[in-house]
Amino acid sequence: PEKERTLIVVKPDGVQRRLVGRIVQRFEQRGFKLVGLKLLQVSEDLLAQHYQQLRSKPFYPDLVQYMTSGPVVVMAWEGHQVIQSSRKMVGHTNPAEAQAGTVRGDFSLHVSRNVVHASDSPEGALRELQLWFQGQELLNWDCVDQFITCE
Ligand code: DAT
Ligand code: MG
Repeated sequence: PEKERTLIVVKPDGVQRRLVGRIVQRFEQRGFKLVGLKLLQVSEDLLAQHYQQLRSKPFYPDLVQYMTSGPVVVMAWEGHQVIQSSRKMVGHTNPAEAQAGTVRGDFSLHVSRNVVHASDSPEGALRELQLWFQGQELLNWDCVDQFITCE
């Protein structure tokens, strides 16, 4: 098993709708390890870097307004094939196409309010983790509690 890492962001609508706990729970339940977590207000500058390929799209101004409309919860998750698996857990970009059982399929209706972000490739995950986290904010840790089952 590889120690792959990915970036997951609960977008402002997810925070405002109190969905953070349920989203975190899905990743924990699946068996992934939380290695970074913070609440922050995104700057337009960071967003422009994050969505650099989308800057010329007609929906980009609305995307910026949405993503800066309130705090987001930024997470780094680690585990075997976490990038690919988390994309499946998050579901199709357009919630109308997202399957039930996915975060978007269970909690959202429209592409402009799709609750969560997940990196889409190893290169993307590395780039986005470096963009959203300082190196020392990502922790390596092991389960050391002798009274519970560890990995
Ligand atoms: P994903 O978030 O599934 O990786 P993406 O990278 O293509 O999708 O787009 C990033 C975000 O931009 C997406 O989560 C929501 C927004 N977006 C994409 N296509 C859109 C559209 N046609 N209309 C409005 N917003 C859109
Ligand atoms: Mg994307």
